Amino acid sequence: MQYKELNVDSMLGFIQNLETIKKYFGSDELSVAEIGDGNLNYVYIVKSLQNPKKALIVKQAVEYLRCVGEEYALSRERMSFEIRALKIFYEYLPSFVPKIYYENEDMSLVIMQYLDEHIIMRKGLIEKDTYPKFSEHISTYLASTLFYTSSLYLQSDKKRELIDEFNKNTQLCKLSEDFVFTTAYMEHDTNDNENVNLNPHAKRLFEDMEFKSKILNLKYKFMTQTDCLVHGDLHTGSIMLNKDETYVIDPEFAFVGAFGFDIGALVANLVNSYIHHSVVTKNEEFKNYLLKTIKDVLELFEIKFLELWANQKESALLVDGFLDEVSLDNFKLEFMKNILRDSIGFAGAKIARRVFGVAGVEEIRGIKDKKLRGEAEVLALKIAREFVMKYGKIDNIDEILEIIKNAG
Ligand code: ADP
Ligand code: SR1
Ligand code: MG
Repeated sequence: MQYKELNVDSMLGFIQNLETIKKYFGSDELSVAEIGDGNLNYVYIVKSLQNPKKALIVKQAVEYLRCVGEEYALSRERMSFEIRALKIFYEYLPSFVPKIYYENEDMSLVIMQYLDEHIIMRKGLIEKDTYPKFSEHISTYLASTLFYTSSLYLQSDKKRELIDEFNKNTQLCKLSEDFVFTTAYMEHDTNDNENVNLNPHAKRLFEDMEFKSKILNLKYKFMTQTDCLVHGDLHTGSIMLNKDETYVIDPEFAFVGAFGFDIGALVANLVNSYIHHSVVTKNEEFKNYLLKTIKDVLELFEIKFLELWANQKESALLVDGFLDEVSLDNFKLEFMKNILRDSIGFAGAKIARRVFGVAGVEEIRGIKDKKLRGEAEVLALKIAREFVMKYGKIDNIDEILEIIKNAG
């Protein structure tokens, strides 16, 4: 099938011919609206007029980067990686990943479950909503997706097949290499230059060679580690949830990368929310909730990951009996500490990139009051710098919480 960029007017003509869609909506009349608020793609909601509870999401990739414009070409192949990753993650965790109803790689399009009772987590946290099951859910998601796609579970041939399948996601990996690890720390056209040009903290950051050298180490890890299949963009804008359920959407950046990358992205965005509430609402109770969430997620992740590992005696890495019990336990402890350390390094980069880089986050760049936004940026740079400078020496989760609390 030939690719065609759809829009609100042409959508129905396309989807009404699809058997699965006919089956889902029957003879209902349908409405279409575009609801995408992400940086890259177009997202439509198709609803039955007779029964508005019946609805599906259609997501299509276009041949450019939406948030920059048509002049920034970007291969729509990213949707193929999103579809493949959604299917793999759904296989392990059907209750945390939206169900796919139809997929078409030629059209760079997927039709999936509409999460109608869920909110984008970033927005919920700005409103001080709390999610009592979130830490349990996301730690299960992280432990399972990272473990089951790693050499601790897979045999060598399967792991290499996974690497081959996903490491062709070159353009989005390059986007992260550029936007997470490079351009946000130097003069660059894509930065938020209105802020950069007036802000002494930008000059200071761009000249901070100690920090930038550490960022280079993290970039190298990002580019070369092939631990497991990561989501690749697991910020709080990629999580939709409510008090009872948690879904992870939008894995178009998926590739076989470092264990710590998704965990780091999540921690970074919980910290961004903490910064928002430190400066804007000054709500200590909610700040403590965010700190506890970070602690719980990191602790539960480690417990669950080790549980999965304990049940897997043979893998690409390990042959049963290769190490005695004590040595194996020590090996695992060291292994988990390295994941924690890398997660915090990546979290630092992910916080810092949002200050002057191409795509800010609502909880910081969206602060209307210029003085308060400036305070939030200073706090973000302070925590990010501590994370990036110290990640290699972090020994436990409490040290991470101390860094956040001591910053302000
Ligand atoms: P992008 O790839 O451009 O970042 P996203 O996948 O993040 O796009 O989707 C953009 C927005 O569309 C989300 O912030 C959310 O509001 C909405 N959305 C995406 N998928 C769903 C879904 N399955 N159910 C409900 N809303 C969704
Ligand atoms: C210009 S693309 C900017 C960012 O949006 C995505 O969500 C990723 O985080 C990417 O780096
Ligand atoms: Mg996205």
